[in-house]
Amino acid sequence: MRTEASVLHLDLDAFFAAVEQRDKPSLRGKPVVVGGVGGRGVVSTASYEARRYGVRSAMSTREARSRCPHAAFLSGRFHAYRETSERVMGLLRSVSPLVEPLSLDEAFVDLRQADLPDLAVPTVTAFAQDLRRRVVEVTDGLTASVGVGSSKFIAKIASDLDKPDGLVVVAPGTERDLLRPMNVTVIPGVGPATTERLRRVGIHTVEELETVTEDEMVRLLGNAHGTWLFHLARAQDDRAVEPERETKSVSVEGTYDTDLTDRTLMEGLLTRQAGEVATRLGKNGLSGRTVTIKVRLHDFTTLSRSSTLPSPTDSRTTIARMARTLLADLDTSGGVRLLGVGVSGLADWVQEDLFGETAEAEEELPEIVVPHHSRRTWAPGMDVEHEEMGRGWVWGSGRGVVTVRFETAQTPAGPVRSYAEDDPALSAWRPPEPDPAAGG
Ligand code: TTP
Ligand code: MG
Ligand code: MG
Repeated sequence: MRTEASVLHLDLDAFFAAVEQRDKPSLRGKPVVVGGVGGRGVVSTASYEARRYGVRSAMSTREARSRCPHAAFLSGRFHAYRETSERVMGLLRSVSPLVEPLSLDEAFVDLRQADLPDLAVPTVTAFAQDLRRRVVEVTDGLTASVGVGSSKFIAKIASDLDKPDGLVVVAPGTERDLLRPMNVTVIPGVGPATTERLRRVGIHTVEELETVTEDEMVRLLGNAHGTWLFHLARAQDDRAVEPERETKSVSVEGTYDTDLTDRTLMEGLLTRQAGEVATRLGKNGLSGRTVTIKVRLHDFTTLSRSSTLPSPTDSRTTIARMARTLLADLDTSGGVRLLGVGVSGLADWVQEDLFGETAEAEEELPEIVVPHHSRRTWAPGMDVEHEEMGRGWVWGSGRGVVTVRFETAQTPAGPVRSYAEDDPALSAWRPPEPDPAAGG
């Protein structure tokens, strides 16, 4: 923990939904839900207007539809999210060389390297307000919430305290007062299992956690986890802001020219990729805890889902099984263009198997043939272009008809028209590839 509030954490508000509202003027100020729109779809995020109806990330889209039937349900445009994220990360890197992105919409910034006259609370407060204003500028209207504190832990908690469009600076010395009334789940790494174990011994809040000695905590939760919790309960967190932290991962992916819709085929492809990942891990003496799958849908929305194991693995069977389980939760009914499997959270050692070599049975893989028929799909929210009407987005489709609203971030709310799904005047729109000669 530092003696001054010099760690800043920034997180964009309702990120995917905010990008959609920026690019679709008719949806501004309205409930918007981004996620899987099919029968088994899950909500990625919801605009704050939709959250008022109880719509949340990770909720089934079915549930979201029943809570907020009048919301716009969109399947997401990953290229737009990535491009917007790059603008924000670029801004952050222009204020400090020490920027550690945690995801597309959030990052830590070390203010010690930000060229401030001092790190007193009024100075960092003014700086953070100005930074928030510049985020709105570079993103053409997205808001961010910011927290500033004496550690990563405190800064991250602080950015969430006044969401959306908020700023909280936690003055040095007040960290423990802030934490005490909070639920133990504010501590990173305290998931459902730890929470339940603590609940059984009567611990719910950080204040109650403080009464547990380090020895007791280790007995309760094991060495690493117990020590970690003991210190974080006291706001003791010395983790550095690590720019360009080496993302250690091994992954394999494949792209397909046609939309894959057959689940068995997709599972077969993932299983084969998991085998290749395991081979590469094995060759390099690596193992990892987190298995991620990447799935790009027909409309170029890219989804990734991960799952983390208690200990590292390099087992093809384990990786393949986790990959297939992750796929089972995704709505791929519209067709899939890319599949990939990766393992991250790598340790440069393979966990010793206490029971000796366990030769794994090679899984019998059927011959995989990727079919060659293609079809057009119009996912709600995707960008399209019409020969006469210009650019717009798919409002909905079905029964051979696709309905488009013609508007972009630069236009007012625009008109709605319907076309036959195979109307040759209508095509998917993709942003131009960045000009490599232009630099930047
Ligand atoms: P978050 O920052 O967790 O959420 P948010 O930006 O939508 O809303 P806020 O920060 O204001 O609470 O996640 C960033 C994006 O990551 C989110 O817009 C969509 C995506 N995401 C998922 O796809 N699935 C999830 O379960 C979560 C939590 C986020
Ligand atoms: Mg966010
Ligand atoms: Mg976030």
